[in-house]
Amino acid sequence: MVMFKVSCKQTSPFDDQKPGTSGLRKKVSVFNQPNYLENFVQSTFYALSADKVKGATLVVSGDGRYFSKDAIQIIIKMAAANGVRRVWVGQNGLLSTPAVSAVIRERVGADGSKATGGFILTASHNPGGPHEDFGIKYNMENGGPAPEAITDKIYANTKTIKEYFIAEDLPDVDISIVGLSSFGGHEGPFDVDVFESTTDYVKLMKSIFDFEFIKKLFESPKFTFCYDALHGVGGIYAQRIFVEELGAHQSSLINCVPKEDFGGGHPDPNLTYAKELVARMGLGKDNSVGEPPEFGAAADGDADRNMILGKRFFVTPSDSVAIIAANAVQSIPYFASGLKGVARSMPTSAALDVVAKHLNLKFFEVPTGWKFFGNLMDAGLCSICGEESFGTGSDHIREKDGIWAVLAWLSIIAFKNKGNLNGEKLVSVEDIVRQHWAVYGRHYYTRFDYENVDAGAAKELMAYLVKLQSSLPDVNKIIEGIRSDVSKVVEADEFEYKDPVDGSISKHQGIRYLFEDGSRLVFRLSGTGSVGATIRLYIEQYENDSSKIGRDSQDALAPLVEVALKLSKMQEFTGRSAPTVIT
Ligand code: VG1
Ligand code: CO
Repeated sequence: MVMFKVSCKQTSPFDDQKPGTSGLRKKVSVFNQPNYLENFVQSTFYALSADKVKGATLVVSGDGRYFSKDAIQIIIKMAAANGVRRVWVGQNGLLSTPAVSAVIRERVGADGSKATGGFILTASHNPGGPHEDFGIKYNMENGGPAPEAITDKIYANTKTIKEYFIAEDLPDVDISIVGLSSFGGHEGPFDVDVFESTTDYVKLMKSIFDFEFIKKLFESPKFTFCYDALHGVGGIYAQRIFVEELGAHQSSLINCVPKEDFGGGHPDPNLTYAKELVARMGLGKDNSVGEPPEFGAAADGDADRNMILGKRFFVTPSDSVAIIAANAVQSIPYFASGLKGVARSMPTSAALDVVAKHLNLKFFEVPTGWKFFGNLMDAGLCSICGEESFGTGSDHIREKDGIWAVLAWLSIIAFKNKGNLNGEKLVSVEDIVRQHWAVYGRHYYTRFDYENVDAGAAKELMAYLVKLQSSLPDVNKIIEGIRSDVSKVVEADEFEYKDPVDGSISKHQGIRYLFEDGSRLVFRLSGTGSVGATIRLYIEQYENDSSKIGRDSQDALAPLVEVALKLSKMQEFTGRSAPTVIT
């Protein structure tokens, strides 16, 4: 057996290692600085209780982006030096974010071992490559992102760190081959177990959905499908599940081979970045693409996000989670006995609220970022949850889950077409959404992102919006001067959340303007960017007059958009006449 020694390395703090909405994300050139990754990893070990490090089993994997392979070898050597008993690595270092969550919760090693946490190596929807982003975050024993109490400790440690521990002479482990490598340290044995990346996740999905039932949908000549992994890690799961298990045609997968730089693209599943899929679905400018598939979907780099499309039809993520919640009990075996409750992030539209009210379900509104859903789920209060940012999921794990969302939609489409698979025409994605609006009303919704804005200017804009909130009469006077056909602001605040389970309070979670007719304007600064600031503006308007639910979304929202831009003096503060991305 190869023996290794532990070295204690002197280091000094970096001042920019504060974890954001979902871990630490920086340019690769920043992570490449000597000791940068090491400091963060050691600070994480110091933030965990000793039993979660010494003798523990940790998962280390990610979306395979550039720098992951180097990072995995470094983390393995540091884990060994810090007394970790074994590290589990997905083959080639690949595991989607939801798969890491599933592996932490479900996987049992050959010797009966269970993981108590793991490092996920991804910057998610941010681009990858030598000049782009890398990211790292720690997930806990429940499979969910570390709560703020832990990420605050990690950050505090990064500001005082003086040394880290590493087994420098431990040989690199070949992570391309499945198998166990055993080493000996002065504190005892240390193993690295490389395992097949999809098995545990596929098993979990099979326990949630009725694969045989969904398979019948794929057998119908009327049903056509397209899935775009945007060169992210979702491709390996799509291949296993959609093609090998459910019988989708190989040609229905696009960009499903993971690449370190996501093919130079932006692995963010929205109408702007998922260009190829958008064109195939008949939503692009080019009308010569032929008959689009019935159902299309895309994932982000680490496959926790999803975009759902019908033929020439876009489903907003806020509608998607509401529709899944409304149909889950009938369509998905895992939910057959009922839903414990539902939850959404604050900026997500209130479409889910309406479903919760109709079905008499517990309902929660939490700050942006998946970590807030975990406590509710651990306490048995929430079954299904979602965010407007293309994140949807359930209590089967503690991360959002892109492939799960597609399987949920496939289940609903199959259910709505029970007995109709050989009929004239399938009940389409668009039909399902329109039927939903007819019952629950429609939430017109859009989000404007102003990326890479000067950080000072962004702060000033936010401060201005907070200051404005002190006088609603003044706000309403300004609005009246902009558009007289927009309703009145009746409440304005900064969103603050008290966790109903542990009582912790999160402040400054977004600036809200709430209107008399249920419309909302929300302003937030992104916590996932790696340079400058990104301002997000969320615009929402509720309509339950059935004669008005079929309007073009852009037309319906135009007055409110005008109010949002002028009220916030967006162009004045940022110098931008248009957002970078509209979703
Ligand atoms: C964004 C989204 C948020 C999501 C987060 C992580 O955060 O708005 O809803 O949870 O990304 O998603 P922010 O702070 O930039 O608005 V992922 O798929 O990048 O881990
Ligand atoms: Co992601």
